[in-house]
Amino acid sequence: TDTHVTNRPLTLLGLGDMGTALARTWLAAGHPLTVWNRTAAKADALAAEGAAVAASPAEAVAANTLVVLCLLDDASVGAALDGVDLTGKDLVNLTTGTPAEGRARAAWAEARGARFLDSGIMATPGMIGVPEAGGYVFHSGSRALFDAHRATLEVPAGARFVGEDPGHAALHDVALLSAMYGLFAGVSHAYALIEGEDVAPSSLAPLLSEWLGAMGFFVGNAAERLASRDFTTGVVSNLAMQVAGSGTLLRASADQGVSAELIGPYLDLMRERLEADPVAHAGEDTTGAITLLRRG
Ligand code: FVH
Repeated sequence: TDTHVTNRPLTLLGLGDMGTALARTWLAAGHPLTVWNRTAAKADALAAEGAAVAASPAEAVAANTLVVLCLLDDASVGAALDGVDLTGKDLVNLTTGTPAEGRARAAWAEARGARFLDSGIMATPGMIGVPEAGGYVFHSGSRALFDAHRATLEVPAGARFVGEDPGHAALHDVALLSAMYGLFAGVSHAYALIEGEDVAPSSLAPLLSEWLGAMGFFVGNAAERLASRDFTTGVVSNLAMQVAGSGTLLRASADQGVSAELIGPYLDLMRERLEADPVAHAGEDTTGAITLLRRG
C-alpha cells in the first residue's frame, strides 16, 4: 500500500467545479498532478498553481499510472477515453453514475488492461480538502487498486471501500442521495404549508431540524425490520393510525392550498400496504411499505 508514501504523481481528467476542487487539494499536498479538460481554458489557473496540462486525454493518461476521472457522466467518460491506451493503468472513476454503469465501465476498463475503481463523492466542492466538513468518497471494485492508492485518494476527502462489486459505490451513492431528496421533499412541503400564514420560515426551521433529528431513529429501525422481515415487533406508531392520520395531512394541505404531490406518493404507499392485509398489517409501522417498491 502507499500508506507511508506521499506525493505520488497522478492524472486528473475533468476540471469542472468538483475536478478543480480535487486538483487544488492534490497540488496543495505536493502531489505532482497532470490535468486535462475538454475546455482547455479551465486548466489555466491550475497550471499557474503547478499542474502539468496535457493536450489530450491520451497524453494525460500516459503521464501517470493513477488516473482519476471526474467528468459529467458515464457517457463523457466513454467519450474522453475512447481509443486511449489504458494498459497497466489504475483508473478511479469519481464520475457519478448508476450501479449498472459502474459495473459495465469496470468490465470495459479491465478488458483494456486497467485496474478499475468506481466511486461516488459524498461531498460538495466546498467540502473537498476540508476534513471537518465530513465529506467522503465511496469506492468499489479493485481492492488491490484501493490499497495501493488509498493515501493519495484520501487527500481530498475520506475514502470508504464498500466492496469488490464495482456497482456498489454507485449503489451507496444513489441510496444516500435518494434519501436526501426525500428529506428535501418533506421540508419543502412543510415550508409550503406555512407560506401566507404569520409563521416565519426562520421560526419553523429550528423546529424542523429538531423534529427530523428525533425521527432519525426510523433509519436504524427500518434496517432491523427489513433484516428480520418482522414489521410488527416494537412498533412505536402503528400503520392503521398513520394511514388514518394521513387523511388529516392531505386535508390540511388542501385547506392551505398546497399540492400534496411531494408527500402524497408515500402516504399512498402506506395505505396500499395496509389495504393489502388490514388485519395483519394494521399493527406494523411504515417499514412494510418498502416491500411494495420493488415492483420488478
Ligand atoms: N458539484 C457537486 O456538488 C457534485 C457533488 C457530488 C459529485 N458530483 C459529481 O461529480 C462529477 C463532476 O461534477 P462537477 O461539479 O465537476 O460538474 P461540472 O462542473 O458540470 O463539470 C463537468 C465536467 O465534465 C466535462 N465533460 C462534460 N461532458 C464531457 C464530454 N463529453 N467529454 C469530456 N468531458 C466532458 C466538463 O468539461 P468542460 O465542459 O469543462 O469542457 C467538465 O470538466 C459529476 O459526475 C457530478 O455528478 C458533483
